[in-house]
Amino acid sequence: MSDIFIGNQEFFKGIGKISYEGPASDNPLAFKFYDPKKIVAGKSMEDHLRFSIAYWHSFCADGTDPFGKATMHFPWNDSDPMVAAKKKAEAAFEFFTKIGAPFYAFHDIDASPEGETAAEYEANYIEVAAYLKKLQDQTGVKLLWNTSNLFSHPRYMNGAASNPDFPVVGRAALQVKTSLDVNVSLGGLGYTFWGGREGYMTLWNTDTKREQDHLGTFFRMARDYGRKIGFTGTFYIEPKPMEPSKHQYDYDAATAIAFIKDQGLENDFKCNIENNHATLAGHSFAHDLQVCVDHGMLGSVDANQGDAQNGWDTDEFPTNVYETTEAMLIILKNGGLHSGGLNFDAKRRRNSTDLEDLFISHIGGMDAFALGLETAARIIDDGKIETFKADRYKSFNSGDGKAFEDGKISLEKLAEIGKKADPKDISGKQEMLNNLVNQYLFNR
Ligand code: XLS
Ligand code: NI
Ligand code: NI
Repeated sequence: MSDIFIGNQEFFKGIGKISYEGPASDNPLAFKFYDPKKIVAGKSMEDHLRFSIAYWHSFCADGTDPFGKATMHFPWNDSDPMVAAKKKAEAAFEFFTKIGAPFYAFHDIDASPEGETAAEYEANYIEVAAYLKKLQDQTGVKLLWNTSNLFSHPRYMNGAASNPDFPVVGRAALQVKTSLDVNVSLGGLGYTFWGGREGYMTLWNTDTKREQDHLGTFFRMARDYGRKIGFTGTFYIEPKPMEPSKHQYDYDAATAIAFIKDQGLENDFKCNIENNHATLAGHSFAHDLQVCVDHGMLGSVDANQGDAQNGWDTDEFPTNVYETTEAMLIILKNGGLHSGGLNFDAKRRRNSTDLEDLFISHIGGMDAFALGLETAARIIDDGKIETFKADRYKSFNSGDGKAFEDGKISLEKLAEIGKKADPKDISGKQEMLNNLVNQYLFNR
């Protein structure tokens, strides 16, 4: 039975450490496919997958939606906000330990009460961070990244770093500075900027050029401060096209990367890619991951999935093994996640109200990525798809094709070649490849 608790009480009573029981297990509280120590493609599953738990969904979001009140009632609530914050931290670290996640991620005000004044905000945050440090040391769980919530407070309704009113930009800076201080004190591996309100609703009131330049200036200041105080991790921009703003400046991976380069941030910033944000932008998870890898810009991943029928960010736990396979193939070919991780920016449904549902949902997500990892490793091992893909470009491997690829021929010369050419219809063989993927998935 359970004997893991971090503070003075056990919050998830009756649930012990989740273990691997294999695909035949009928225990909803066991891994069927995620076997942390199992070696796949030269590394243990846990080292490949680097799972992280999102504080906000798992320990803060109480099921409130625009149509109804809280449905989740957490045993770590308390009328004193600082007591509640510490109890919540104990519950969180009990959960990380029981589920076996090596990392976690939080927004400043998920972990620490916002307070009434800026001074209270800072004091609360520093105090809670010291407690988090103690729990990190006690459990060995590490901070994947933290971030500042620059979207919930009414002051940010017109944006944070891109707000047209300078004092608001200053207030945002206070949060980012404090979060970076806390990050360094906790040995964080990354720091994330997600700009939910960094965007606009109408061009009738917005100077987009000026706002984006302000955003760039703000990011450079954060980078310089972070480096000054000893933050050696990676800054992440998390693209999302819309919601809550109508047009967000970090629309998708390609837009965020162009912005990073335009603002001279490419040595310090990478992307944090979230599946449901990619799909909201009209792409696929795989597409945005690939765009990042193509530019050396894949930092970390917010692991979730959307709903094919809904046009918004439903942040569901990932269970779609086809998507996790595509993702893990790209990640493996990137040489892994490096200092990033798979952070479950996912929430159980509003009516999944049992405390054990928190475990069951994460188990499903971890199993789905373990399956994706194993399938991706098989695809690479077997080599058929990779060979097919490489072969499609073989006309660029030598002769004029190679000279073109190396930028060594002119348009006139290329046109000459074209005059004599007799191009054939070459099948892309998509269906053959789709069928192969199903063999890798199910012929285990
Ligand atoms: C919201 C974002 C958010 C970021 C962190 O859509 O995914 O949760 O990950 O601010
Ligand atoms: Ni996210
Ligand atoms: Ni999201």
